[in-house]
Amino acid sequence: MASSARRNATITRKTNETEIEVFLQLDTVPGVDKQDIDVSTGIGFLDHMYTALAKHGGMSLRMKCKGDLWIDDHHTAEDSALALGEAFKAAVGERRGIRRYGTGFAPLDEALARAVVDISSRPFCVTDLGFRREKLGDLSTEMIPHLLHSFAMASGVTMHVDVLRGENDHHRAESAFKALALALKEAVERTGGNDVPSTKGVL
Ligand SMILES: [Mn+2]
Repeated sequence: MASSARRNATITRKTNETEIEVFLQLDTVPGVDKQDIDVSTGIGFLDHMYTALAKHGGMSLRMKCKGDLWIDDHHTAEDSALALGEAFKAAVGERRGIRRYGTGFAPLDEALARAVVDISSRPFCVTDLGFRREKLGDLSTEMIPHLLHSFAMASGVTMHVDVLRGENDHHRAESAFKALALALKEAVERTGGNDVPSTKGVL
């Protein structure tokens, strides 16, 4: 792959509960590309979070999800994260010539979040988000750790996401997604080399 090629993937995922189309592009060439972000899951707050993830991760993201929202938000939140994770994994492709590790800190007013990731093919997710509200808009706060876990499993990324402080749960959530965006952006960054960043020789 030429180093100037934009890494991207298209995923479609259809079950009896959700129908999802995702296009994800990791690279945005400054001065050449414009980030193209258009997310529609039927859950406004979730759209807001995915949009923040793409924007601050330097990605383009088009996502359409038609889920069984007449039941609740669970399948839509979980499955959209699985599809996004699959797209991320496919877009990264062979784990070569990338930084592999990434760290992000993002404040949002009084809230501060930290995300540390490893594009390891060893999916793991630890979160400490500390929400007090039950819902943010139409998204249950319990679905936020769940969807981050789903993303980690599908993408093969090890993720630790902690909200270190913050009074407002909207701020806490948004700072978490922004921190994750910054961490992922760093981890997928090309080193200019072609080696596998592992002593095992394989990732
Ligand atoms: Mn579930």
